[in-house]
Amino acid sequence: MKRIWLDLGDLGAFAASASPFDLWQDHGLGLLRTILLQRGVVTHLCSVRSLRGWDQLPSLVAGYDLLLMNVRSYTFPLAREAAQIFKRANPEGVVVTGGMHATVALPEMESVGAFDRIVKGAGEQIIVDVATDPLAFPRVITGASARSMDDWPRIDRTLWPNPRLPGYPWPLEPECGWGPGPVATILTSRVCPWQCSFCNEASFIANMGRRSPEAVIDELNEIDDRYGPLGSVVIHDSMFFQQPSWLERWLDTYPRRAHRRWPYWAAARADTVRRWPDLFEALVRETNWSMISIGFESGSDRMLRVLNKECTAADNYFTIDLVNRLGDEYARRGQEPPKLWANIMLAIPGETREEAFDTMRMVRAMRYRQISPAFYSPYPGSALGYQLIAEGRSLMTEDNYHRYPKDEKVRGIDYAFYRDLLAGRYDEEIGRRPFAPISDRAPADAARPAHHFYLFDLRDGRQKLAYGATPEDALETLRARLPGAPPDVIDRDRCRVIKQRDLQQYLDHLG
Ligand code: B12
Ligand code: SF4
Repeated sequence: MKRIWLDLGDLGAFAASASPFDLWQDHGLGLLRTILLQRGVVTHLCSVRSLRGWDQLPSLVAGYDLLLMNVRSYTFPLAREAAQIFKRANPEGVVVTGGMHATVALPEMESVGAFDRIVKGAGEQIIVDVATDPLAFPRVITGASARSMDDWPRIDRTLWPNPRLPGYPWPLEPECGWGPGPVATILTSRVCPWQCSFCNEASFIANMGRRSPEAVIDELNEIDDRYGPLGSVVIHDSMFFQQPSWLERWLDTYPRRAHRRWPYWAAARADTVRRWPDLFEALVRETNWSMISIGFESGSDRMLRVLNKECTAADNYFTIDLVNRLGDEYARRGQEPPKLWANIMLAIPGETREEAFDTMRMVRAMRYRQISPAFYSPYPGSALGYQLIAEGRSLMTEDNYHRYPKDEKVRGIDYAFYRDLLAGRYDEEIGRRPFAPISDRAPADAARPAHHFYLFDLRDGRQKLAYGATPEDALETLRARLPGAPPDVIDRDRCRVIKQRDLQQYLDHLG
């Protein structure tokens, strides 16, 4: 059987100059092709990113029996187009798809007739069998994940597509302004356990053991020996700063065991920085954590509540102050200061203009930063995304799943205002907003009440999803999102608590 794996990404990204983020490699593809090769199943490779137009694809896929693809929501339209082209070139050929979109939006995947087999969930245990005899499986298959990432083989990076671009350090990756090149992207953990309502990845990605710090460092050393010298590292984990015992081992091991303390990009949350400030500071200083990605999202507590961020504006300011202080100290010594990669979200449902100004005001408090602004986007897979889709308020279409601050994402939001805001037309108003009070910026050690997801029965027979520490708190969250139209809940005390992991079981009744 002749098999081809099609790498998905923006058409032409490898042919012309694209954003460095579009040049990064796909770990799902890398992992699964490595497993296949180790089990003797050969796959050829082609990348959509190397095409200048779809008309180039038919001759590249002609003659193959099987097409494999990793489909994320934002690559779904590409996968659909590619599958149709593959089928026209090979009417007897079989298309096998897997990836995130199969798990979060199965009906959309099923609606594409050219997808012969669709694998939900993790692929590592099933990929060999499904690539060997796909027709032995039903159309929709559920994969199972390994117990730990230490059970995954190291990715053979030469199985990634080679962009053949001048200056692209394949099989390493190019620098993007976060640290010197060449870059190695790597994962140490698979899923973030928090439950922000615009993300909820723990509801669709299986929890699994984190890789040991030693295994991660040994892989970086090997990459450095084989393809280096390595310039910096991007730790792609959704949430690096979790599990203090793991972080302490990383703190102890990385400076001693790694060939060099390569500077790295990795993600944290403001509330945990405030809870474990000493650990955070030690990691920045001793492991060269030079680009700290934080999902600050908003400077408004009300909006952080709508996002179920379980962080406060005071947590955000605590983290900003700490990084400012560290940065000032590095700058005084003539060293490159650590910086924030600050994720900011605007156009959140229910947000007032003043609240958006507070977010921009918070950005101004950061002295060492790169800003990554987004408009709130109702992704399938996320709690608020599913709820807004059910309310008929999502403007995202299957052809357009991204959260860049240009397209309109949710009905009823004044995007013209937000475009003006980003263009600087409200800078004076922003300057007049107060910073959060300093008195509220002490470290936080008291545990906060856990948030839950609640399903409230509505008078029309449907159900409304809301979240908070108690049912009353969850209704308060709904009121923040829907100020003019409070939901008509039958009985606020008779609601059902559901687990984040079970979210997808309740979608049919949302409204
Ligand atoms: C790295 C990463 C990126 C990289 C991707 C680089 C690349 N070329 O792949 C970059 C930074 C570019 C990126 C960008 C974006 N990302 Co991103 N990203 C991730 C991240 C952190 C890790 C992905 C990863 O490597 N996972 C590890 C691999 C092993 O997993 P995997 O690919 O899913 O593969 C497994 C299974 O899906 C399955 N599988 C996969 N393919 C196949 C195929 C077959 C045949 C089979 C059987 C099985 C199978 O098996 C694999 C092993 O179990 C995830 C979060 C996460 N925790 O995974 C978000 C995530 C995928 N990203 C997400 C989003 C929203 C985005 C953006 C849209 C954000 C934005 N800026 O607007 C952009 C889109 C950019 C664009 N071009 O439009 C969402 C996607 C949600 C969704 N519904 O698809 C995620 C889940 C984050 C989140 N929680 O919101 N991202
Ligand atoms: S947004 Fe960040 S902190 Fe929240 S659940 Fe997703 S990865 Fe975790």
